[in-house]
Order: sequence, then structure tokens, then C-alpha cells
Amino acid sequence: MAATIIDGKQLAKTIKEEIRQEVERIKLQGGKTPHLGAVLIGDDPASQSYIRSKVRSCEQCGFASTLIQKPSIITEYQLLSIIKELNDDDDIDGFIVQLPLPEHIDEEKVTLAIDPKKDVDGFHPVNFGRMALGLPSYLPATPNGILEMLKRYKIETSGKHCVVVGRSNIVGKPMSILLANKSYPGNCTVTLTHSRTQDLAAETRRADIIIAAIGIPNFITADMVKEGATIIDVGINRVDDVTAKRGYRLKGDVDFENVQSKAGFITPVPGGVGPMTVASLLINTLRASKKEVYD
Ligand code: L34
Repeated sequence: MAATIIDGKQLAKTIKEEIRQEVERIKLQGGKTPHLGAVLIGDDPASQSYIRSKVRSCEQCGFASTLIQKPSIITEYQLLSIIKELNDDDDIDGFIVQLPLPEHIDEEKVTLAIDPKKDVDGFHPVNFGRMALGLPSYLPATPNGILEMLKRYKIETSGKHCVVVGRSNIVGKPMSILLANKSYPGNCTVTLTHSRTQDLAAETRRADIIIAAIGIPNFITADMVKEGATIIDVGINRVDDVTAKRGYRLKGDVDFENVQSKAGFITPVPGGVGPMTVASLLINTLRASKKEVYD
């Protein structure tokens, strides 16, 4: 039996339409227009495309946005000054600094410089800590987008065995915590696996839900998947393809063609987790403008 394909693109559209309507109501009542700041350093094509999509989504939802673009030769000090200005700007509800940053800039220092109240990426240790404790916080966009997909497709999570592949600070680690939290989606038994895991296939084969966030194309193959499992593919790998218009194709971490027939639910790439990451950022920015998390 073929899997149900989770349409992240359509879901993101629905969420954005809900946000647009709420923003319209807020404006009619004389409330504040949500305002997102975005900082892009350098000219990485993938980062440029993600930032463009975030700015465009702001427009679609009636948000204001301010994009600050600087060349990769910017100093760490200059970037920290930009962050200070955004922290102090009363009209900016929240902002992000798109990662990765050039090598001479310390990502940790940059993340720590962002006011947790404006950290709509949810990367600051204060937000990560609050998330881990189940306190109100900005949830990191990709994990939150995945929770929204599980919720809106009514996928059962309670008591299920979830195997997260990859332990990054922005996806794997927070995802493992959120799915173990006492909530829906949540209440999972979680295994967090990584490059040193022994017999990874034995782990994934026991999974009712697999979150693949490793960054290696086609890493999760059909033999690693239990019949009927839910497969969430976070990978967005660019692989060369001379027949493609742009010279490359997007490939997930999951061998979609062969896993599809075995899975219960599966997310495609593109059109799965990626658009939901953008939708989650908008959710956080709206919450920031309503001062829902911090006042
Ligand atoms: N600070 N850095 C910060 N915040 C983030 O939340 C991100 N991330 C990740 C990279 N660095 C970041 C993103 O924005 C990944 N990411 C992201 C955002 C959007 C999409 C993918 C990753 C996306 O929209 N993907 C589309 C295809 C886009 C394309 O054609 O290149 C998709 O359908 O998957």
C-alpha cells in the first residue's frame, strides 16, 4: 500500500492564510503590524533562496519585514552591532540571523547576542532551555513545523517509538525533546541517533516515526523502515543534475521512491518540511508581536 504523502507546501499555505486573516483583524482593531527582521551574510544561494521565501511569506501575511544583507567580509563586531540595533528597535518584534555564517564569525556568540524576547528562531539558550522544560518559548522553526504536520494529519504519537537521526542543535536535539514532552504531538519513546550509533538500521526498523535530519541524500533506505511507519524527511540536499533547469535537484535524506511504498505517511522533498519551517517562523513572529511568550 502506498503511503499518504504529507503536503507541507499546502499545509504551509493554509497556515499562512490563517495568519493573514488574524493579522487583518489585528490591524482593523488598531493593533501592531508584526515586523520580522532578517539578517543575511554572504551570497550562499541556498540561504538567499530561504531568506527570499521568508520575506515573501511576510508580505503574503501582511507582516512588515526588514532585510539586512551584508557581504561575507563583514567583521564579527559589525554583525554584533547590527544585532544590537535590532534588539533596540522597538518596531522589530523578532529577527533571525540566517545560518550558516562565514567561518570567521562565531555562531554561538551571535546567537547569544540576540535578545531572547526577539529570538523567533528559538536558538538562544534561554529559549532552548525553556523549550526543554516545557515553559512558554519560541520553538525552533523546523521541529515546530514537524509537530504541526503530525498534528494536522492527526498522526498518533502517544506511546509510539520515534527515532531521530541526527543530533544538530537546530533539528535533531530539540526534536527529540519535543516528541518526548507530555503533550500532543508528543508522549513518544524517543531514540536520538547519530554518526556514532551502532547498527543504525536496527534502531530505525523499530521506529513508528523516523525523523531524518542527517544531510546525506538517500541515507534512509527501504530496508531501514518498518511497514506503515511515518517518515519525516528534513534533508534538503542539492545534487547535481544536468537535466534540471537550475543544474541541480533537491533530494531528501530519505530514498523516497523506494520508501514510499512501505511507509504509512511520508514527507516529500521539496514540498515537505521546508515550507513548514517558513510557516513556523511566521507563527513565532506573530506570537512575538502579540507578546504571547514574553511581555
Ligand atoms: N537562522 N538559519 C536560521 N534559521 C533557519 O530556520 C534556518 N533554516 C535552515 C538553514 N538555516 C537557517 C531554514 O530557514 C533550513 N531552512 C530552510 C528554509 C526553507 C526551506 C528549506 C530550508 C524551503 O523552503 N525549502 C523548499 C525548497 C526551496 C528551494 O527550492 O531551494 C522545500 O520545498 O523544501
